[in-house]
Amino acid sequence: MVMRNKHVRAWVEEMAKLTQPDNIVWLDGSLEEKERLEAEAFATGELIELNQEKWPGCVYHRTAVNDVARVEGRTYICTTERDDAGPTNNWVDPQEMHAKLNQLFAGSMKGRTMYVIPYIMGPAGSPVSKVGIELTDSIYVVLNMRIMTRMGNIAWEQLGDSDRFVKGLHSKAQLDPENRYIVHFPEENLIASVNSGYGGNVLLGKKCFALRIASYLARNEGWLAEHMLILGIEDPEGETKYLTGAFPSACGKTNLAMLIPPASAKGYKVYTVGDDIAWIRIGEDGRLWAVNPEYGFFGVAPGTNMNSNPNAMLTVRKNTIFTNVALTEDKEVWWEKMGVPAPEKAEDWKGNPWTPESTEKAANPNSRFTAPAAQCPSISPHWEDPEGVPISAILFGGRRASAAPLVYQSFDWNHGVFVGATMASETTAAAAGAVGVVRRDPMAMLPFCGYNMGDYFRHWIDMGKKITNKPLIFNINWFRLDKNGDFIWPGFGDNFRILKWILDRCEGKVEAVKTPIGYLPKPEDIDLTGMDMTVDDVRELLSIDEDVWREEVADIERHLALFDRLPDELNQELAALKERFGF
Ligand code: O2Y
Ligand code: MN
Repeated sequence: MVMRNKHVRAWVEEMAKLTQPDNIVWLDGSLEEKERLEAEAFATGELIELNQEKWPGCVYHRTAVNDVARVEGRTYICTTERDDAGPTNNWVDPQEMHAKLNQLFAGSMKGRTMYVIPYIMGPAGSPVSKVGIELTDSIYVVLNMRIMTRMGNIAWEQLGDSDRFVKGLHSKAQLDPENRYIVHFPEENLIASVNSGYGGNVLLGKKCFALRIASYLARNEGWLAEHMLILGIEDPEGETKYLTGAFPSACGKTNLAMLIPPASAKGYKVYTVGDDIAWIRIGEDGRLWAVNPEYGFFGVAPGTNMNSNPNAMLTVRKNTIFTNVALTEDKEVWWEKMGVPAPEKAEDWKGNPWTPESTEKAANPNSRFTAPAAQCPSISPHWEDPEGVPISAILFGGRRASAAPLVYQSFDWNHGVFVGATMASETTAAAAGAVGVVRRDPMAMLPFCGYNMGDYFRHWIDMGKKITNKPLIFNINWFRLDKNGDFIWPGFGDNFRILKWILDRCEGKVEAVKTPIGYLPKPEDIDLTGMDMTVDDVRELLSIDEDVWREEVADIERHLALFDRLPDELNQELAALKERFGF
């Protein structure tokens, strides 16, 4: 079955001529294949087998020290016309980039094996799912893709004789950071990644395909590929409503996707459908329907513990690949804020000896777990439904000390697009650079949109005209600070209380207060049962400071000026916002 598709065969032959691997292995996704590849990687040291009594099926990997995160500065969208990539994407003429890449890939797999990975993004057999083929010289990539996508014969079967697949060529080459390139050719359904062995740069089904290439396809085909979690909330009567949400990194997106409601929310359950990416279409009923195109989670380890995210901790106990965390003498894993005592002796993520007295971090701050979504205790029984789940609300959010209230609802779809297009987060001490700097990241898609962002906003506005049964759009901010610089809202499971208000709004069960920025809750409508918090605290969380918003509006104006092809509807929303404030 594996060798049948002539289009794949021709492309593999061509790429093998270029990269010159010693062998080509066509993958079928079987357990036997996984065990063979793991054994090979244990023998070379590419992987370390973890303590199988405590971490069954789990393995450990370290990347090169210069290769621990996505590289936005070296990520390109190569469209024929520069303006189709837009001012916020790196662009090089496709022919020039092909010439450059051909040099870098030439002979890059000599002495190595090329693995041919067939994979599906989206549930197998779903009308919305799409097939990709990744060629790679990394067993680590193969084993990650095996968790993150539906990989192997299932994908060969879905592809059949078709030539409709997204091509992805990856080579670690020399892991040379100066020649690291993550390149997308949306007009050719092609991704090329060279000189990296890490995460979002090399697991080409994830950010490269499911967001950058998919967003381009989605615009042309009339759907949305979004950087969004998907979760379901089941009420005590057994009815489930679904939300999607886009947040910049460091806002607890995976934690929200796996939230456990507080004890006071008796009879409610939260279900995880996806923690990072949503493919969203208009259903025949005029509603939006979302699928999670992924099959696993590639989550940040540090800070994940039984308080912040018990579901994630339980998910990673087996069959998980850990990358760049610390390794204990007993071949267990450890990371900062794991919620268990630090080991007396360990190796840090660089492989150096580490003790609790060390001044270096044991785990890299961007260290990761790759774990099967099916293992998540909160996984939704509908997470693999071919049509997806119907969406009642879309959430945008960020980390704001004072500007954004805890929650507000947009007035309508176009205002919601404006809220998403201007969403912002303030930098934290965890990120490099100054703390408290406002960064605007529209719909959390700035690094992931495979075409011009102005056209992307236009696509959102046009979609609104076609969705007859629209979800409501909200902005949330768990991160308001008090005068002492402490968080006012406890976050985590208590965030459910805000999701509950949002669903009540969707069902018309609760009133709201009209303000210049949108509809806000009446403070007494947020359920505080069992919390050490007063209605006055909520009033503070919902307050809107005019002076802060005067500066906010000026900053939004500067932000919108960055985009060419900005839909006039967004300028109109800005003008309306100013008018409501009287600025
Ligand atoms: O640094 C990387 O390569 C991973 S980035 C990532 C991984 C999982 C989910 N989201 C992200 C992101 O950057 O948004
Ligand atoms: Mn993400």
